[in-house]
Amino acid sequence: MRIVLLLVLATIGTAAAQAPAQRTSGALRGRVDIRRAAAAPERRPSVTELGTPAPRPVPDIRRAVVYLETAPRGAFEEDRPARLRMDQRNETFVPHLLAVATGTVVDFPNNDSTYHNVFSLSKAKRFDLGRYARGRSKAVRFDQPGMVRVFCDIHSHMSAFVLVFGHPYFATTDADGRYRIENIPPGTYAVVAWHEGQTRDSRSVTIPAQGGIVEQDFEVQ
Ligand SMILES: [Cu+2]
Repeated sequence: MRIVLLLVLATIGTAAAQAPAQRTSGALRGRVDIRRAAAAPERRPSVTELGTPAPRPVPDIRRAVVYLETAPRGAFEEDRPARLRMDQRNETFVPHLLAVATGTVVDFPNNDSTYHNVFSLSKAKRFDLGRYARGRSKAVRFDQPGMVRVFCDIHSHMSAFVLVFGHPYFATTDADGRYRIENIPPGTYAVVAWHEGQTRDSRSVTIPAQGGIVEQDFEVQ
Protein backbone atom coordinates (compact mmCIF):
# COMPACT_ATOMS: atom_id res chain seq x y z
CA MET A 1 0.00 0.00 0.00
CA ARG A 2 2.78 2.38 0.98
CA ILE A 3 4.71 1.60 -2.16
CA VAL A 4 1.69 2.29 -4.30
CA LEU A 5 1.16 5.64 -2.58
CA LEU A 6 4.82 6.57 -2.97
CA LEU A 7 4.64 5.62 -6.60
CA VAL A 8 1.60 7.77 -7.20
CA LEU A 9 3.13 10.73 -5.36
CA ALA A 10 6.40 10.36 -7.23
CA THR A 11 4.60 10.22 -10.54
CA ILE A 12 2.52 13.29 -9.81
CA GLY A 13 5.55 15.14 -8.44
CA THR A 14 7.73 14.59 -11.46
CA ALA A 15 4.96 15.26 -13.93
CA ALA A 16 4.38 18.66 -12.34
CA ALA A 17 8.07 19.53 -12.02
CA GLN A 18 9.14 18.73 -15.53
CA ALA A 19 9.05 20.71 -18.68
CA PRO A 20 6.69 18.88 -21.00
CA ALA A 21 9.32 18.34 -23.67
CA GLN A 22 11.83 16.68 -21.39
CA ARG A 23 11.21 13.39 -19.71
CA THR A 24 13.77 12.36 -17.14
CA SER A 25 14.41 8.71 -16.67
CA GLY A 26 16.91 6.54 -14.92
CA ALA A 27 18.58 3.20 -15.37
CA LEU A 28 18.83 0.33 -12.96
CA ARG A 29 21.76 -2.03 -13.09
CA GLY A 30 23.61 -4.52 -10.97
CA ARG A 31 24.42 -8.15 -10.51
CA VAL A 32 22.39 -11.18 -9.58
CA ASP A 33 24.39 -13.60 -7.49
CA ILE A 34 23.07 -17.11 -7.88
CA ARG A 35 24.03 -18.97 -4.71
CA ARG A 36 24.71 -22.67 -4.83
CA ALA A 37 24.75 -22.11 -8.57
CA ALA A 38 23.56 -25.65 -9.05
CA ALA A 39 25.65 -25.96 -12.18
CA ALA A 40 24.07 -29.17 -13.38
CA PRO A 41 26.59 -31.95 -12.87
CA GLU A 42 28.61 -32.75 -15.93
CA ARG A 43 27.70 -36.02 -17.50
CA ARG A 44 30.57 -38.43 -17.27
CA PRO A 45 30.99 -40.19 -20.59
CA SER A 46 30.86 -43.93 -20.27
CA VAL A 47 32.75 -46.49 -22.32
CA THR A 48 29.69 -47.32 -24.34
CA GLU A 49 29.53 -43.71 -25.49
CA LEU A 50 32.99 -43.70 -27.03
CA GLY A 51 32.65 -42.96 -30.66
CA THR A 52 29.13 -41.64 -30.26
CA PRO A 53 28.23 -37.98 -30.74
CA ALA A 54 29.17 -35.54 -27.97
CA PRO A 55 26.86 -35.54 -24.95
CA ARG A 56 24.09 -32.98 -25.07
CA PRO A 57 25.01 -29.60 -23.62
CA VAL A 58 23.92 -28.75 -20.10
CA PRO A 59 21.12 -26.17 -20.21
CA ASP A 60 22.18 -22.70 -19.16
CA ILE A 61 20.44 -22.31 -15.81
CA ARG A 62 22.62 -19.48 -14.54
CA ARG A 63 20.46 -16.77 -16.06
CA ALA A 64 18.09 -14.77 -13.94
CA VAL A 65 15.51 -12.13 -14.81
CA VAL A 66 15.17 -8.79 -13.02
CA TYR A 67 11.93 -6.87 -13.37
CA LEU A 68 9.77 -4.14 -11.87
CA GLU A 69 6.92 -5.80 -10.05
CA THR A 70 4.60 -2.93 -10.87
CA ALA A 71 5.18 -0.89 -13.99
CA PRO A 72 5.22 2.91 -13.83
CA ARG A 73 2.07 4.53 -15.13
CA GLY A 74 2.14 5.61 -18.68
CA ALA A 75 4.53 4.13 -21.04
CA PHE A 76 4.47 0.96 -22.91
CA GLU A 77 5.55 2.11 -26.31
CA GLU A 78 9.00 0.74 -26.46
CA ASP A 79 10.21 -1.07 -29.52
CA ARG A 80 11.07 -4.53 -28.38
CA PRO A 81 11.62 -7.21 -30.96
CA ALA A 82 8.20 -8.71 -31.34
CA ARG A 83 9.64 -11.99 -32.60
CA LEU A 84 12.12 -14.23 -30.78
CA ARG A 85 13.13 -17.86 -31.01
CA MET A 86 13.67 -20.85 -28.79
CA ASP A 87 15.52 -23.62 -30.63
CA GLN A 88 15.26 -27.32 -30.05
CA ARG A 89 18.85 -28.43 -30.38
CA ASN A 90 20.53 -31.57 -29.04
CA GLU A 91 17.34 -32.32 -27.14
CA THR A 92 17.66 -29.02 -25.30
CA PHE A 93 15.70 -25.79 -25.51
CA VAL A 94 18.07 -22.96 -26.46
CA PRO A 95 17.90 -20.60 -24.70
CA HIS A 96 16.63 -22.21 -21.53
CA LEU A 97 15.01 -18.93 -20.47
CA LEU A 98 13.32 -16.21 -22.49
CA ALA A 99 11.88 -12.99 -21.06
CA VAL A 100 9.43 -11.30 -23.44
CA ALA A 101 6.87 -8.53 -23.53
CA THR A 102 3.23 -9.39 -24.14
CA GLY A 103 2.46 -9.71 -27.82
CA THR A 104 5.80 -11.30 -28.61
CA VAL A 105 5.78 -14.25 -31.00
CA VAL A 106 8.28 -17.01 -30.26
CA ASP A 107 9.37 -19.47 -32.95
CA PHE A 108 10.15 -23.03 -31.88
CA PRO A 109 12.26 -24.48 -34.72
CA ASN A 110 13.31 -28.13 -34.55
CA ASN A 111 17.05 -28.43 -35.32
CA ASP A 112 17.33 -32.08 -34.27
CA SER A 113 17.05 -35.21 -36.35
CA THR A 114 14.38 -36.51 -33.97
CA TYR A 115 10.82 -35.31 -33.60
CA HIS A 116 9.83 -33.00 -30.77
CA ASN A 117 6.46 -32.04 -29.35
CA VAL A 118 6.59 -28.69 -27.57
CA PHE A 119 3.78 -27.94 -25.16
CA SER A 120 2.81 -25.99 -22.06
CA LEU A 121 0.10 -26.40 -19.45
CA SER A 122 0.80 -23.04 -17.78
CA LYS A 123 -2.12 -20.74 -17.06
CA ALA A 124 -0.49 -17.79 -18.84
CA LYS A 125 -0.25 -19.80 -22.07
CA ARG A 126 -1.51 -23.28 -22.77
CA PHE A 127 -0.42 -24.79 -26.09
CA ASP A 128 0.53 -28.02 -27.80
CA LEU A 129 2.48 -27.73 -31.05
CA GLY A 130 2.23 -31.42 -31.92
CA ARG A 131 5.07 -33.45 -33.40
CA TYR A 132 7.20 -32.00 -36.13
CA ALA A 133 10.46 -32.95 -37.77
CA ARG A 134 13.82 -31.30 -38.34
CA GLY A 135 13.75 -28.08 -40.30
CA ARG A 136 10.18 -27.28 -39.35
CA SER A 137 9.05 -24.61 -36.96
CA LYS A 138 5.90 -23.49 -35.20
CA ALA A 139 5.18 -20.22 -33.48
CA VAL A 140 3.39 -19.19 -30.30
CA ARG A 141 2.17 -15.71 -29.43
CA PHE A 142 2.43 -14.86 -25.73
CA ASP A 143 -0.25 -12.33 -24.94
CA GLN A 144 -0.76 -12.69 -21.20
CA PRO A 145 1.75 -11.83 -18.45
CA GLY A 146 2.95 -14.74 -16.37
CA MET A 147 5.36 -17.64 -16.16
CA VAL A 148 5.14 -20.28 -18.86
CA ARG A 149 6.83 -23.64 -18.38
CA VAL A 150 7.73 -25.25 -21.67
CA PHE A 151 8.22 -28.99 -22.12
CA CYS A 152 8.59 -31.64 -24.79
CA ASP A 153 6.08 -34.46 -24.73
CA ILE A 154 8.61 -36.87 -26.20
CA HIS A 155 11.73 -36.00 -24.16
CA SER A 156 11.01 -35.62 -20.47
CA HIS A 157 14.44 -34.06 -19.81
CA MET A 158 13.61 -31.05 -22.00
CA SER A 159 12.27 -27.99 -20.21
CA ALA A 160 12.43 -24.22 -20.48
CA PHE A 161 10.86 -21.01 -19.21
CA VAL A 162 9.17 -18.12 -20.99
CA LEU A 163 8.52 -15.15 -18.70
CA VAL A 164 5.93 -12.78 -20.13
CA PHE A 165 5.68 -9.16 -18.95
CA GLY A 166 2.97 -6.57 -19.52
CA HIS A 167 5.60 -3.79 -19.51
CA PRO A 168 9.11 -3.27 -20.89
CA TYR A 169 10.94 -2.97 -17.53
CA PHE A 170 12.74 -6.30 -17.35
CA ALA A 171 16.13 -7.71 -18.27
CA THR A 172 17.82 -11.09 -18.44
CA THR A 173 21.24 -11.35 -16.81
CA ASP A 174 24.28 -11.88 -19.00
CA ALA A 175 26.91 -14.59 -18.55
CA ASP A 176 28.47 -12.61 -15.66
CA GLY A 177 25.14 -12.21 -13.88
CA ARG A 178 24.82 -8.52 -14.81
CA TYR A 179 21.60 -6.84 -15.84
CA ARG A 180 20.51 -3.37 -16.90
CA ILE A 181 17.04 -1.88 -17.26
CA GLU A 182 16.80 1.43 -19.11
CA ASN A 183 14.36 4.32 -19.31
CA ILE A 184 12.69 3.93 -15.94
CA PRO A 185 10.68 6.99 -14.90
CA PRO A 186 11.55 8.40 -11.46
CA GLY A 187 9.74 6.68 -8.61
CA THR A 188 10.01 3.94 -6.03
CA TYR A 189 9.50 0.40 -7.23
CA ALA A 190 9.49 -3.13 -5.96
CA VAL A 191 12.13 -4.83 -8.09
CA VAL A 192 12.36 -8.60 -8.26
CA ALA A 193 15.11 -10.98 -9.25
CA TRP A 194 13.78 -14.30 -10.46
CA HIS A 195 15.60 -17.58 -10.95
CA GLU A 196 14.25 -20.89 -12.16
CA GLY A 197 10.81 -20.23 -10.72
CA GLN A 198 12.09 -21.16 -7.27
CA THR A 199 13.44 -18.03 -5.65
CA ARG A 200 12.61 -14.38 -5.80
CA ASP A 201 14.62 -11.64 -4.20
CA SER A 202 12.59 -8.42 -3.92
CA ARG A 203 14.02 -4.99 -3.12
CA SER A 204 12.63 -1.51 -2.97
CA VAL A 205 14.46 0.74 -5.43
CA THR A 206 14.10 4.47 -5.96
CA ILE A 207 14.92 6.17 -9.24
CA PRO A 208 15.53 9.80 -8.20
CA ALA A 209 13.69 12.70 -9.80
CA GLN A 210 16.83 13.80 -11.63
CA GLY A 211 17.30 10.34 -13.13
CA GLY A 212 20.71 8.72 -13.29
CA ILE A 213 21.96 5.21 -12.76
CA VAL A 214 20.94 3.27 -9.67
CA GLU A 215 22.85 0.16 -8.62
CA GLN A 216 21.09 -2.77 -7.02
CA ASP A 217 22.42 -6.28 -6.55
CA PHE A 218 20.40 -9.37 -5.78
CA GLU A 219 20.91 -12.81 -4.35
CA VAL A 220 18.90 -15.82 -5.41
CA GLN A 221 19.33 -19.55 -5.18
CU1 LIG B 1 11.72 -33.48 -27.71
